[in-house]
Amino acid sequence: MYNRSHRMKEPRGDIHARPETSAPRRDFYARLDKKNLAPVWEVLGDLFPVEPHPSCVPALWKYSELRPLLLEAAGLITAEEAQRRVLALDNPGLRGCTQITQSLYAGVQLLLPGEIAPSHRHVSSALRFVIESKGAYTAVNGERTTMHPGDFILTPSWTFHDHGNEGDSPAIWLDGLDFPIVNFFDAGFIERYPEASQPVMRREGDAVARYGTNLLPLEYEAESLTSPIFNYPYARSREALHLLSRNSAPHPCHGFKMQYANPATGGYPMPTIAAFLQFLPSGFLGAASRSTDGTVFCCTEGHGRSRVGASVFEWTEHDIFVVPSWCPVAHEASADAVLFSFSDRPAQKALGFWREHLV
Ligand code: GTQ
Repeated sequence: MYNRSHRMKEPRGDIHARPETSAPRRDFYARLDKKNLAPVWEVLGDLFPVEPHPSCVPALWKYSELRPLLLEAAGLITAEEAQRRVLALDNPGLRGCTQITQSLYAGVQLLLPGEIAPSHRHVSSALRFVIESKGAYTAVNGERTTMHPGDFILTPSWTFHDHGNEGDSPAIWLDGLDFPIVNFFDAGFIERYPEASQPVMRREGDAVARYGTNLLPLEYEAESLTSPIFNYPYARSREALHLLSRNSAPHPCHGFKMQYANPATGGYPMPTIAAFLQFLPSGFLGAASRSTDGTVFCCTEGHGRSRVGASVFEWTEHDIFVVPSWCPVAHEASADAVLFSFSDRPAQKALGFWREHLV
């Protein structure tokens, strides 16, 4: 199911032109094939592209279309039966893979009032970006955090997590998971907790008090590759961006863009996934840029448009779009706008792959 086999594509000006296929060569290749052997010179241009040419394509999902379909799903299956009642955002270039980019998955999850998404843990790290919630929570490692719209919430690798909606309206959020990376390595495990909800061991806010107030426990040394705070509240992040926008000039491509940080290390919040928040003031006309980390964007406020390769995506609140690796993107805001985004940048940087080009 996973898109891990090499993709065969027409070479695009690759430095290695495919040699002529003569009859004796074809015959030889057929004999090789029977022995599970293959001539590398036939595929060299595909194996080593001059620059990335991903199967992932630019795509946009309008929230006005997503939301009614999610509610329709709730009429067909409960959160309990589904375990996770999520509509995956399947990249049109990667159909059948349940992936939004080559390395990441994204989906929109719904919990009706009173529902619980039962507790489990998996190797895959996850993030939640909250779209609608009045009284829903996520529990991680014995602590619950209330989900507010715009909050960025983490589920570290191999930690039990369950979600519940104690409010009286539907709770909807964007999920981002790295399981395409985990499955690429065939390193995936999952375990169910014996009950729907894990026991609450600590009062809400404990992690923020311990790690999220510019203080750390005495002589603290990070025990995990993931940030010890698991909710980055929107109100604080938004306020920071607005303040910065009054004190400095916007980046020509990114506007006022910040990355979420692990307060214990200053690094990315998770080993495989980076997340960002950017403020684009009304009238902002961004220059194009591109980078090797295919990126998922979700608009939290305002409206505008992004040129992504040959596509133009008009977005407004809660619309989600994806920018493939090395595809130029330029953002414009027609009203003060905030975009959340996430990508596999930490994984690429750890391996020395990541590149960015400001056009
Ligand atoms: O909340 O743990 O969108 O396990 C897909 C799989 C969310 C989750 C998804 C999951 C989860």
